[in-house]
Amino acid sequence: MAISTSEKQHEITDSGAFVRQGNRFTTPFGDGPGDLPVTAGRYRLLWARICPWAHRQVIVLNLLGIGEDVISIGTANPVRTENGWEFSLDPGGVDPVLGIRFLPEIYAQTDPSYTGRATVPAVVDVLEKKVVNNDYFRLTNYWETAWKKYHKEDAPDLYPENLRAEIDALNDVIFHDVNNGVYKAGFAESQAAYEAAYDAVFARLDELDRRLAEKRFLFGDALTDSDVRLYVTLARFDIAYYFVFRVNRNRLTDFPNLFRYAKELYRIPAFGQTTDFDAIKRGYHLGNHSANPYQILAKGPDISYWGQ
Ligand SMILES: N[C@@H](CCC(=O)N[C@@H](CS)C(=O)NCC(=O)O)C(=O)O
Repeated sequence: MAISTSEKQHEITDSGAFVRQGNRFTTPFGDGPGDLPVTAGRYRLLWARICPWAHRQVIVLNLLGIGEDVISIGTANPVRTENGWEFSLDPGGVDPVLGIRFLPEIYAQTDPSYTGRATVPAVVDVLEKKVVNNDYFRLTNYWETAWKKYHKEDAPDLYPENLRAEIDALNDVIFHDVNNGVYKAGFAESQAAYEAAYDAVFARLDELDRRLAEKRFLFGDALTDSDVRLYVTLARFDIAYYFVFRVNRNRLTDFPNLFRYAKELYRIPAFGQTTDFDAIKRGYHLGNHSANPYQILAKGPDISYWGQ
């Protein structure tokens, strides 16, 4: 994926900075008027294993025990094509439930006037065959709250009421400086915008590393939504962002506490079993044809430390 023009259309300011597009489909899940009904078997989550915004949905669904009988899952090829995400991992090259080959097909079916990027994660209503939510920022919070009746019995409370304000505040910071911070560095079209993003990423990683010196997870001994958000960027750091987005002051392995923390999360099945390093590497290194016209896949780096 990386630095294709499609990722950046209309999203570069005059000073060369990347400003991510807003989400088009943001109706919340719930039982209020106009909400999307919380009904098992009604929705399909479309994702690609490369994508951090989508990965965090799958981690949270797994942690909470929301199975495929409740939310089914469609997986696109991690290397995005000129025509958008493609369901070429499926037999016949189409998503077996929606019958689409490329993700933009379902966005166009939903709203023929949609001109933004067709992105994952996308939640599709399988009856209407329409995208109903692509709000990558809030989606995990809906699984954690509105979908509670489908959680497994001993599911962790990833978004406890007494911590919500603090979690929201930290999520905001993690989003701007870390999750989207690496994209701001990678997609910048001026030296100044790139360096500002680079500095913000590493200042924040330094701070989070200090925070984790005294805490097992970001809020102590219990996992929260914020840990999922931070993890997805850390898992991609050394294998993708360090090289492709030029955030190369340090590798994850250079931050003692972040490194310990990321490996501890990786050992939790919902994190480790949904992290596909090969897909992440191919997605970021090969997804941008103009930056890698001969499609050479970097042989390294050695990431055997994840299993240790
Ligand atoms: N929905 C958000 C975030 C999700 C997102 O950017 N997903 C990426 C993959 S990580 C995507 O699907 N990109 C498709 C494209 O740029 O065409 C956005 O529009 O910026």
